Amino acid sequence: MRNTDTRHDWSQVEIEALLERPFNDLLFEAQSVHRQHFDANEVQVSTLLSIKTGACSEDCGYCSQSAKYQTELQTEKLLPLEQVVSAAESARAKGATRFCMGAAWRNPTDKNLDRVIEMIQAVHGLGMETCVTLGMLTEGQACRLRDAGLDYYNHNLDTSPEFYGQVISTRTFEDRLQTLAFVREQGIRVCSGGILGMGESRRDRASMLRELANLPSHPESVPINMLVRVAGTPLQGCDDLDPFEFVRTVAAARILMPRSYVRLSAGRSEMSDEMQALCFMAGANSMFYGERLLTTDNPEAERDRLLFQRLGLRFQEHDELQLAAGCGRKPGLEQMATTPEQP
Ligand code: SAM
Ligand code: DTB
Ligand code: SF4
Repeated sequence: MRNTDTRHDWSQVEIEALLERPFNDLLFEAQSVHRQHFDANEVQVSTLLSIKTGACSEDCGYCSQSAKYQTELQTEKLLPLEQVVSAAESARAKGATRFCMGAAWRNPTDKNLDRVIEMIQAVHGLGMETCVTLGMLTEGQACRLRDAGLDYYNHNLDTSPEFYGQVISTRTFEDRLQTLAFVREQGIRVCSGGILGMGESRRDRASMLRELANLPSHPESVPINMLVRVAGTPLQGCDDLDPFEFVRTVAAARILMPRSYVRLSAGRSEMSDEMQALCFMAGANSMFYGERLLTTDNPEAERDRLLFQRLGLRFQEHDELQLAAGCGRKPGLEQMATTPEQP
């Protein structure tokens, strides 16, 4: 069997060859790699909240929140702390162990960061892991987030360096890599992945995976989003991506980054149960749970509970990475172990 130790020197040719393998061979290898590092029937779940919505100065062609496009979005200023805490409490009651807060900023101001830090500390106080996605950061801001106890920072590469310019013009691929470096160097766990179905080629998908897998350390969490086509955005008319191509990309991500959580991210509402099951088979072991992503719909919690029941999957109750790092359970998580809503 292929050597599955963590490698950081993958070539484009090797990754394209992976994506081209017969589907059954690719899935078998991905599932085998997955089982070496994870419980194959456990899925980590996070809940998302948009803490500042819309009016963003960037021009990401897929995004409902860019001020450049006429979408039906209701913009909203940075939410008050109490509203964030009550959303986190309700996510915890439903079984989420991580709370992810997203803000539609090109980058946060230092004043904005003060308020987000209060939110991170409050959510931590509930015994949940925290993740934020706030756009580009300076080194000093990454340091402040680390000091605040932030667990994960989400910042996606989104697509290949070659295709990037066709999707976003207001910042560069290099800018994204720079923020990821600041975050990683502060010791914050990195969540970084991309979006499929934006009209990119298989070569682009391989190139994006190569960028992620060849980072100095693999992102601890790798979200693979299916484009949610939002009316009013330049990418609203993109063709459907072949679902098997999506599953192949998940499988390749699992093989390339064997110890990372691969997150079956946006786009699940439009996926059949069978396709999601194939993604779990291919090594996806993390997802967003709860009716809303940031500005678009996610499957109803009830549909997900039913799906988990039918597949014999369980919600992960604590983060293996935290335990491996010797952090143990966080206060408050004991209550979670007996959460009544576990499927
Ligand atoms: N403004 C910050 C940034 O861009 O980094 C944080 C929020 S942004 C909405 C987070 C990520 O969500 C994007 O990088 C993109 O990968 C994903 N995303 C946004 N809109 C999407 C869509 N319509 N379909 C799929 N993924 C999307
Ligand atoms: C990620 O990769 N996907 C999430 C999270 N990171 C922040 C966001 C998905 C957004 C989907 C479109 C929306 O709801 O606005
Ligand atoms: Fe702004 Fe992030 Fe949307 Fe780009 S993806 S327009 S940076 S909110």
